[in-house]
Amino acid sequence: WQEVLAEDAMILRRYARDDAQWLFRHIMQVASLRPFQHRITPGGFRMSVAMTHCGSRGGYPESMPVTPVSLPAELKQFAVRAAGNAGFSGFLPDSCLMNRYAPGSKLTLHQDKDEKDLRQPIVSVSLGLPAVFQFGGFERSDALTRVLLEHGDVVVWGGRSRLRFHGIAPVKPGFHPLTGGYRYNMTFRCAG
Ligand code: MD3
Ligand code: FE
Repeated sequence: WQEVLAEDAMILRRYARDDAQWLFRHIMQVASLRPFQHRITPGGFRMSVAMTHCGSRGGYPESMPVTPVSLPAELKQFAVRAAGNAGFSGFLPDSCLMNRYAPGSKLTLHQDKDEKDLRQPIVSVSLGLPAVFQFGGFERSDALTRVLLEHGDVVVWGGRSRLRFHGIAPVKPGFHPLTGGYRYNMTFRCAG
């Protein structure tokens, strides 16, 4: 099921549901090598979302040296196939950022603009607890649209929506059979 969010942005509802188990095993494997950590924002605040990643840095600079972990071929293939299904051919992901949301965790409205080639889309996979995704326009003050992202939902955005502001509202407590009390999100990018 495909749902258009905006121009060049779509949700592939439940696209990853049958792949959720092996996708989640990759998250656990990466986290065993590079544990999830809460970054400190430039303003000095500890982020409620915990992050790790494999592949290149994904535009999120490291404050400390970390063990390099390569992007597994099957993850890369999954992201390329999802992008193709959303109409983006020629996706060259080299990075997978993994976000972990405990109840109450949120991601403040931001733009993803650190990647070198903004012509490349981003593919995001939601696993576990649901969350309300907020997306806006090209200025922070633009009106927001709210969309519930559930287990297995994949969002692909690029082109004219690549620089839209977006964020995640605080995750509600709950239990999911695969992920327990957490929401996880994987974002595949061409960080360059
Ligand atoms: C952007 N992650 O890591 S991705 C991030 O669920 C990030 O963890 C969020 O934003 C997360 O940088 C959201 C999903 C997403 C979906 C649709 C979008 C981002 C979008 C539409 C336009 C712009
Ligand atoms: Fe983002």
